Amino acid sequence: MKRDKSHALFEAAKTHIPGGVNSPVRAFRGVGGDPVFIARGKGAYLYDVDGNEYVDYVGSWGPLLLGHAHPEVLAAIAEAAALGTSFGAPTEREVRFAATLCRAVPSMQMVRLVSSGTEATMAALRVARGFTKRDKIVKIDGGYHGASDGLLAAAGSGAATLGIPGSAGVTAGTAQDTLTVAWNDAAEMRAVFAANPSQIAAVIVEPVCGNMGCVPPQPGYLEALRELTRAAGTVLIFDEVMTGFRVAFGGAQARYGIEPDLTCLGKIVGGGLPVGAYGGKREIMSCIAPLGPVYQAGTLSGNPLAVAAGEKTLELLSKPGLYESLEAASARLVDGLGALAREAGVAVSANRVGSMFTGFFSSSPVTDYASAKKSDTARFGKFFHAMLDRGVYLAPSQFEAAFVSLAHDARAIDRTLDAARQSFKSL
Ligand code: HOZ
Repeated sequence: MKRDKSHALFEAAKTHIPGGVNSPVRAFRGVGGDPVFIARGKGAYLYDVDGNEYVDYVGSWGPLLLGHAHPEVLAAIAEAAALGTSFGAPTEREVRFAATLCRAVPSMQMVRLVSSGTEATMAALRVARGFTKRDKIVKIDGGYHGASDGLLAAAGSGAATLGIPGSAGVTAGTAQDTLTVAWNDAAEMRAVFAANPSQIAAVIVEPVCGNMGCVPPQPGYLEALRELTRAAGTVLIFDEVMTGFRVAFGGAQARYGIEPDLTCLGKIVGGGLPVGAYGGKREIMSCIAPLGPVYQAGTLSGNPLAVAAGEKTLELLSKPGLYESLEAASARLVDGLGALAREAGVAVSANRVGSMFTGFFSSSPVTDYASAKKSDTARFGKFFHAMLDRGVYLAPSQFEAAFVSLAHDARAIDRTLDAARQSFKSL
């Protein structure tokens, strides 16, 4: 497969963009080689600048549950754009959208719109600290909640891909307030609470980890977090930026039946445009300015184009039966990939929750970041390129989730399985 234009663009990009990319994981450092430059997307497919077609399992890293360039979403954006692109003043659409979000995620009585998932988690932590008047927070080793200072300790996603344990530029003062524990280890979480009595403002988790690759909660783990945080007066924050409207319409909290105090949303709620949201109990959200003393603001917050895209996306997703067919298609794909790996004698441990999944190149089950890191990343890199050359675009890192969309029909999935059959054999 020729990618001369992508290669030339990457060389040019490196002149004025750090590493040639606007977000580190896109640089293909986790798999080697040059990134593919995308010209357009349609449904389940991406087209690069050299004219190659790929079945896409990145889906813009999660937002595109309806597939690329859904006509009704595009029409909603165009209609909104014709009325003006930004006002910096309240709009009727935001009121409707906030009500829709609170109906879909009933643990949220109030919600604030921002422009990215990073902003949502950053603000949620500030609110939790303002509400509890405590400083410390607990995050998961390998959990990723965007690129704000206090959340970059032991972060997943691009930091995991590049093997960066923390980030330069974060002050010791900030870092010392972030405590990290292993995912799925309730005993360790209990020990951290015992060692820091009345000091922990918040526990923030992705209820299904997606940024160390897809690693589901073990039975009882989320329940244990809920119990522990409630008893300690600590705010439980579910970062559902990835899982919200992905693993169920109401997110992971609906799928597992656990109510957090605060929820962070992003990705799908913006329909492919930059949106984040955080919301939760009225008592906690009332701490936010102008109601309360916790400040948070944004020029483009509640942007009319982004809200229009999100509103249309959620309207389309609320039609009955969609999540069931997505589950069935995802199961067929992931079960098929597992069978092909076994047939080829390649050790793969696959995790899937709904339409998000990761095939870890490991012979043992992956239940946390330590076990994820046992994966054979070099072999994953070879598989990644074998698939890319056969027209399948996976996330360029072992430590990311793949996303199936409603546009992935039988043809797209069959094509993926054919490519995988050959790719596993080629390893
Ligand atoms: N944080 C995203 C993956 N979990 C990557 C975002 C991007 O590079 O676009």
